[in-house]
Amino acid sequence: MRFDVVTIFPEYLEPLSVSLVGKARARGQLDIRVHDLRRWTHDRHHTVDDTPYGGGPGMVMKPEPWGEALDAIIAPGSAATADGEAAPEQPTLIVPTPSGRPFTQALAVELSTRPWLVFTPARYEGIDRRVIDEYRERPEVHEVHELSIGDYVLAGGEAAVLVMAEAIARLLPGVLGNAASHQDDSFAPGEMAHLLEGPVYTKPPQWRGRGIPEVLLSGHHGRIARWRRDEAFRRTTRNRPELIEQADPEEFDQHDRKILAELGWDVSEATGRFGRPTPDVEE
Ligand code: JCK
Repeated sequence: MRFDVVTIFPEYLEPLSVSLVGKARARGQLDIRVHDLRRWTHDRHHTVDDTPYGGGPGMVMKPEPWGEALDAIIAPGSAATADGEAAPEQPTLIVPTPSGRPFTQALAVELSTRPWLVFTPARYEGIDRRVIDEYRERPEVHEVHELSIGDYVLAGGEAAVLVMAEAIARLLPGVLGNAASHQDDSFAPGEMAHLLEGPVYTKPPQWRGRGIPEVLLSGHHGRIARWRRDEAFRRTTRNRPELIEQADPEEFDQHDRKILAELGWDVSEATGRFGRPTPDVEE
């Protein structure tokens, strides 16, 4: 898989040489190319920003450097590998923006199947709209995704690229070492969909007077699995109640229903889904 990143802060992407992503890169599983946007400016100050049409605060990134950069990077032949192979099909453009669609685990899974992702982390108030409109219409581009990593405001898109690159890279075959490991990721489809993971423990068996839940030492795999699922329900109802409310109640077995009832949850007459307990109102 190939990642290109176009940025005015190439050094911000140095963490892509570390740990899991860095190792996948060193093994040649990931071909990551970070480009300095200012390479595609032509004035003595390497200007990438200008004032917004219509007025308002801040600056906007000029379209010309982005257009020249993206044309050069996605040009047929630019993807040629060291052994002179042809381009790896169509690139998918990923534009981090606070106004984008949410970047989710489902999207990470989908994007991990693409051969070539081009990330365009911006600064200032973002990129002149015409750049996104232009590449959405380009036949050589597979798709353009405007994505946000969460409901808070960053100073630029680079940190979002690090987040998305890591979430995608760990899904590539062989990158995580243990293929089973992302089967029960919270948010992954499957058995544990809609449930957060419960607590985890390792040696020593006593630490500062604190032990390990007995069941984990029992060797009863069935009881351990059930305990873990109960803990997952406790944590999810507390931290992310909307995940339970959005879940298809078909996914819950008899024991799940009992645990939810103990936590004060009930089946909604209206939707058939589980609803959080309504607090008692004091007179
Ligand atoms: C890319 C520039 C900074 C700051 C305008 C936004 C009201 C516009 C992101 N989850 C995420 N949060 N922030 C980003 C992100 C921020 C970026 C860029 C991504 C490029 N900035 C910026 C403020 C505004 N305000 C809310 C108006 C841009 C992602 N992914």
